[in-house]
Amino acid sequence: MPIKLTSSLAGVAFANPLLNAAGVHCATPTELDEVLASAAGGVVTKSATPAPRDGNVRPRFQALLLGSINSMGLPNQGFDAYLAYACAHQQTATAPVILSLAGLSLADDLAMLRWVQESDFTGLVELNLSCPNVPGKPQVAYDFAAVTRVLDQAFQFFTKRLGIKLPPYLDLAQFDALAAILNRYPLAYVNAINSLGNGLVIDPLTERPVIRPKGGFGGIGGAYVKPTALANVRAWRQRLNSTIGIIGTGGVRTGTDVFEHLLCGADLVQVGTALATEGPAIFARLTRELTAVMATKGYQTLADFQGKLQVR
Ligand code: YRO
Repeated sequence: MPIKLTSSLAGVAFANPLLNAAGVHCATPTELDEVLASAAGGVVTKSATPAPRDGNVRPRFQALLLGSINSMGLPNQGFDAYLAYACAHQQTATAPVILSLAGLSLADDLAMLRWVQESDFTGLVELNLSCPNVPGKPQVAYDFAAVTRVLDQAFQFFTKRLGIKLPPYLDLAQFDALAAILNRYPLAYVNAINSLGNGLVIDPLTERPVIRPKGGFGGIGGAYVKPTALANVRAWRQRLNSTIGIIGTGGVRTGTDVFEHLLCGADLVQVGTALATEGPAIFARLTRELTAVMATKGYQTLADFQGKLQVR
């Protein structure tokens, strides 16, 4: 029997579960085209702000032995560019385009969601909740009253399919509290995890941080965060309504990593650091490796093992 890698999220079909993680290889039409031309099952656009941004000073990304650190500062071509790309590709593309949004205020989030609502785009929209909506306050996702505010207001008018990108949580009580809130909304999915915030990587030779912005503080990705990512995927799958899908993101470099995310309950799996290092050819390797893992185990479809982590 042939092995099938098809998956779906909120009624949207994907030929395979693999996508780029928002922010990686998705800021320009050329990069987005390259992901769509690869073996990826779909593409997510760089989180958009209403106006274009240059982002932080360089160096702002550094690949490391076991992952990466970044403080990009949301460099992006602006909302209009990504909405146009997503609309232009929704008929022709063989792989879905997910539109990621990241307002720097509640008003920006709601304005962009209104523009999507009024547009012809019918695909998935992902709201990145890792932005501080008020400078000096915690990022929205770490302020549950702020999460409630943005979702309350968004679902007053937004009737398309909306997912949210979440940072890692480290305490199980946080999952309990936030799940009770998220389960009140018709969310399409949650994407776990964004980078692990505010790590610091130092070069002992130069006695300096390896990235320049924020005194060297930046989001950590890659192998460093894989156990945290798997725990977040699993914790969300155990708590969220079954109508809410899950995208697993964090530490994916091999087909076995993809398999583990799916086992924890992910419907789709995204690749950040390893895509930045290896380029879009990684998607052919990952689909081949995932297929090989499934063949060894006698699995023919993702549903054969998805969410079926065996706990002793
Ligand atoms: O620096 C970024 O553009 C960035 N990097 C990440 O690892 N995750 C993100 O969500 C973002 C964009 C949002 C923010 C961290 C700049 C507020």
